[in-house]
Amino acid sequence: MEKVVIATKNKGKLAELEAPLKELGFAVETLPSDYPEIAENGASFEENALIKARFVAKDLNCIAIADDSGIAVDALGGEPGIYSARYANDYVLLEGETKDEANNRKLLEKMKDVPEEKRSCAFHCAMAVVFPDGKELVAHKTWEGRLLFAGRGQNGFGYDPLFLDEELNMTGAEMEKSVKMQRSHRAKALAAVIEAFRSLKR
Ligand code: ITT
Repeated sequence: MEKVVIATKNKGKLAELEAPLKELGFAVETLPSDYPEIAENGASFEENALIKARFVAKDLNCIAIADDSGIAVDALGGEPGIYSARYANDYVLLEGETKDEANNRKLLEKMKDVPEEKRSCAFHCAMAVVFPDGKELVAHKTWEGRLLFAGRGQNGFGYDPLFLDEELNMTGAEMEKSVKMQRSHRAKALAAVIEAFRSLKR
């Protein structure tokens, strides 16, 4: 069985990536919780995914898979984009508020005067696989939707409660994980990168 380390400290991503990779026959390992932060100083989702996967592949001498993702809102010129995880870093957390909740609060505030028809947005995910010998694969996919005026649903993570999949009329936080993993940016990027991985082996 081929060993793959998932190079993320985000529990939401991990919850979505671990099962499909296991089903594909990989021996999946995760990063220890005290693993150092990797500086994400790339200018795009692809660059940041590669930075994370390269670092872990080299450091642990293994095949590493990393995901760089975020939400891009058209009315905000694509913000928060690659800065999605750090969006509300300039906000003081309210009592009991998580980082994800603060990010959502900031996004809703910025979007409060934007009418329904101008609230298009997309989740982006770049998935990178880096091998110990330096070989690299990367795929970038999106999931298009609309930003709600208030959150809906309890599943998922991050911006999921605000993101409406118009075809299903459900937010990312209302759908079961298995449904999200048939439709999401992450699901599509994972499928593309696995396809490339298999071509490499053929
Ligand atoms: P790692 O770098 O350790 O993987 P991170 O949380 O820092 O973890 P990113 O820099 O890629 O990861 O930031 C992703 C941001 O986009 C973060 O705020 C997520 O909550 C959000 N995001 C990504 N995919 C999402 C999804 O499927 N649903 C909701 N929010 C998502």
